[in-house]
Amino acid sequence: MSELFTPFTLKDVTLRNRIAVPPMCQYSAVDGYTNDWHQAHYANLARGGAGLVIVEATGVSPEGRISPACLGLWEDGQVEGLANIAKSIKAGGAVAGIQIAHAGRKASANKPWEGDDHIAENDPTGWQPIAPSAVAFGEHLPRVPTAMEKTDIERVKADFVAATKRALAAGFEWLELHFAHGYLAQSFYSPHANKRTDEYGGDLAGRSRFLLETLQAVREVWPEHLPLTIRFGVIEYDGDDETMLNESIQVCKWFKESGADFISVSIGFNTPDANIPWGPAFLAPVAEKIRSQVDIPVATAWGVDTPELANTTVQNQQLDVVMIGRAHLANPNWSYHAAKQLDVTDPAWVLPAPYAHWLSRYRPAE
Ligand code: FNR
Ligand code: XEN
Repeated sequence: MSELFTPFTLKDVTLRNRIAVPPMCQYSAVDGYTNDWHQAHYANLARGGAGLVIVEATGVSPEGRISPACLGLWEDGQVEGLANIAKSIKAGGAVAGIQIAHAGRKASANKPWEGDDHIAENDPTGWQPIAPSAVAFGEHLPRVPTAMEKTDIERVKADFVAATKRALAAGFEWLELHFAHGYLAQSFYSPHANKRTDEYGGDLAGRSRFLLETLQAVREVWPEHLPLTIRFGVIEYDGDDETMLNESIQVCKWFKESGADFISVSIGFNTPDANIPWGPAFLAPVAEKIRSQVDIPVATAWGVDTPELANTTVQNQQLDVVMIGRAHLANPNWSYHAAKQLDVTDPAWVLPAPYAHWLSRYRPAE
């Protein structure tokens, strides 16, 4: 039996295999609401065989969206559409996850296929981003954010808590906090973005405070029996990687003490000057380090996209779950194809039962 096709249990939730679809923004919402595109997209991914499907970065507030076309969970009306999506993910046999997020200084951006840059300051569809300090990301995202007051910090934490309650009401069983990719939480952690001199900046404890307080507040309202997970940028590839990774290991230990059940290991993306060593499964050894030194289950994404490679990372105990992103966009049935390639004989992985009976007898007409 391929290790990739063994179940994975975390708290009261069991994934049918170790394959997950990571959150991937669709930039297709209006006012934060889901529509038929999201419904079809997520149902298709779950039907495709993954054990876990995580709904894209969903803003905890309007200003927390990356773009005006991102999903949101800041008002009760947004629950129904997401509940339908959670239902269809479960109908496809996957566990329904959702990532809640605040984009910080990277907010108020155009869609990737319309520039991926900040919306012009005089364009009323955009808004003023907020961040730990009034420091812009760089040339590509040049807008200078407003430095957050303590009242802003309290408000955003409360927004995370309120969005968590709505995610639960919508029926999600796996919650991921977006603490990666240079968005708000990650930028509190990063010395590139956080120049604060109060207790939310400075040393490691200061730069981690916003993340830990948010996690602790969310844990209070997210049920103990369901997985609470963090997507965390543990490394920046900005030249000081050893220091950052050691610090990240410490922060992950604090996450665990504060109630996190699982880390999705990712990249900081806090500076445009990073030199990322792109390559097949390049983050797997980093994730393995977090797994062994923190003693917590982990996943990672980023080019773990062939069945053999995905299987090897699980077999070698580098990863507990493998995030397969773009390969799922190219082929939503990735899991079934992977099962075939890995010679998985369990009939559950040949085809879904309602298709298998007919297709065993079917030959395409010449
Ligand atoms: C992403 N990614 C991403 N990450 C995240 O944490 N939240 C998100 O909403 C998104 N959105 C998103 C949209 C699109 C279109 C892409 C391609 C990527 C990153 C994603 O989850 C994953 O880490 C990367 O795609 C790398 O994994 P693969 O594609 O190499 O398997
Ligand atoms: C910093 C880019 C990493 C990949 N992306 C991540 C996104 C959305 C766009 C693409 C995210 O985390 N929301």
